[in-house]
Amino acid sequence: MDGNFTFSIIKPNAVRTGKTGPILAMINEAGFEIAAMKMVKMTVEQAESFYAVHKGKSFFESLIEFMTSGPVFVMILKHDNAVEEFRKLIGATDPNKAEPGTIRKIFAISVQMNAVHGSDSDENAQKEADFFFSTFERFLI
Ligand code: IDP
Ligand code: MG
Repeated sequence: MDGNFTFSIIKPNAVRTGKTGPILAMINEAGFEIAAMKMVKMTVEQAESFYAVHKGKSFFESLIEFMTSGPVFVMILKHDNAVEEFRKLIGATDPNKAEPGTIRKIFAISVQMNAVHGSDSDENAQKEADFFFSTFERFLI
């Protein structure tokens, strides 16, 4: 059965430029409920651990620098079939390839500064949610 939650990050470029509100509005309008949310500034160690799967890739170091460059909003979002539905809402990693009307198409500045993160599987949604939130910080799920 598909999971009912996913994990998301509003990335530093979007927070810095005041896009948190508009992005949250799109998330709510698409029917996602916020089950947990907080603002954090990731340490280099946290970002390296969160993105460990990309270690060794050409963009890894600059991705870590970017993701630790300012505060982000981390969230758990509730929805039926949440992982797949949220990936549809945010669009492709590269905003040039993202569908019109998707969050990345609207708010990304580049492939790296693509405004939002969304988990790619139920297993990773669970891991990523557990990475940032204790059980006392989440509701609805
Ligand atoms: P995803 O966020 O759509 O799942 P991933 O391939 O998992 O995409 O990459 C994680 C993040 O790393 C992307 O969201 C983006 O910020 C960054 N990234 C991915 N590929 C590139 C690249 O080719 N150049 C620069 N940054 C990249
Ligand atoms: Mg990914």
